[in-house]
Amino acid sequence: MNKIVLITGATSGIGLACARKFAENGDRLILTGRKVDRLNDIQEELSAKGTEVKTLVFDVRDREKAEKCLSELPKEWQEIDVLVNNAGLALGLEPEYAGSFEDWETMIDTNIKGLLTMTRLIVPGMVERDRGHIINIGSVAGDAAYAGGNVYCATKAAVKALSDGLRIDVANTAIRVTNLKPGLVETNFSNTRFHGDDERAANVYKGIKPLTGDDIADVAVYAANAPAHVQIAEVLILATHQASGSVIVRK
Ligand code: NDP
Ligand code: 8X3
Repeated sequence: MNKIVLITGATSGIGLACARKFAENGDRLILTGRKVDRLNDIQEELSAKGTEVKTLVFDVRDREKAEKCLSELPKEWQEIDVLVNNAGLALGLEPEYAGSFEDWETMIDTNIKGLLTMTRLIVPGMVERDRGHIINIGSVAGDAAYAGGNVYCATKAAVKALSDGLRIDVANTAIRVTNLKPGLVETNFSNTRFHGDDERAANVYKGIKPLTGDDIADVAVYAANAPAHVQIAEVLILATHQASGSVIVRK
């Protein structure tokens, strides 16, 4: 069935791959992000293939702006069926006793509070309609900490707790909650983590065939289209030569 799918952080990586895959699936898209030019390009690309696309420009840390953008959606776009809480980032890989306060705040504000903001703004409508699906992009990093992962891992452990908590809170409705937990996915993630150090970022994916954004988007689309009585609650998706957050076999 044709759904309205809202994706945060749709300008890159997993979010962009989700936009393309949900478009192929015939859904209508609300793409959100901070980069207006990127959003316009993606809207143009997908519209040319016949997908209806709305774009909203806001930072998920800006609660007021997020609320304003959502409230200004035309009536025919208001009934969001699928919320993909994807916007997020890691910053730094320092030991916990030496990390940057600023990086910590950015990760916590984006990965936890931004996700909560979107959930708080969009899920009440789903509850009213007794229909909807929240797909949170967690991580293998939320299952167990790895060296230098500390605060990022904690934010993704929070995504697991928030997904589990929400699933309990909507268990009396037809709403489904999915926590997708990817391992190594080659996107802009590591460039952001290493503050633009491209060489260091490239090393993360050396000697192993990493996942792609499409690999994760395939699972998101599957979960969103599973029969109504099937709730894909949690999926851990790893590259074949990755066994956990810290066990990666490079050849
Ligand atoms: P990318 O860096 O390629 O994409 C991240 C997206 O999030 C970008 O569109 C970015 O926008 C957006 N974003 C970041 N901060 C904000 C913000 N404050 N407000 C709005 N949008 C924001 O990385 P990925 O695609 O890999 O990351 C997507 C999600 O997947 C993240 O939650 C990440 O933690 C998670 N993940 C990634 C894995 C990986 O190995 N790549 C593995 C497991 C989980 P902008 O360009 O404006 O910064
Ligand atoms: C992103 C994957 O392993 O770098 O969440 O934490 S990892």
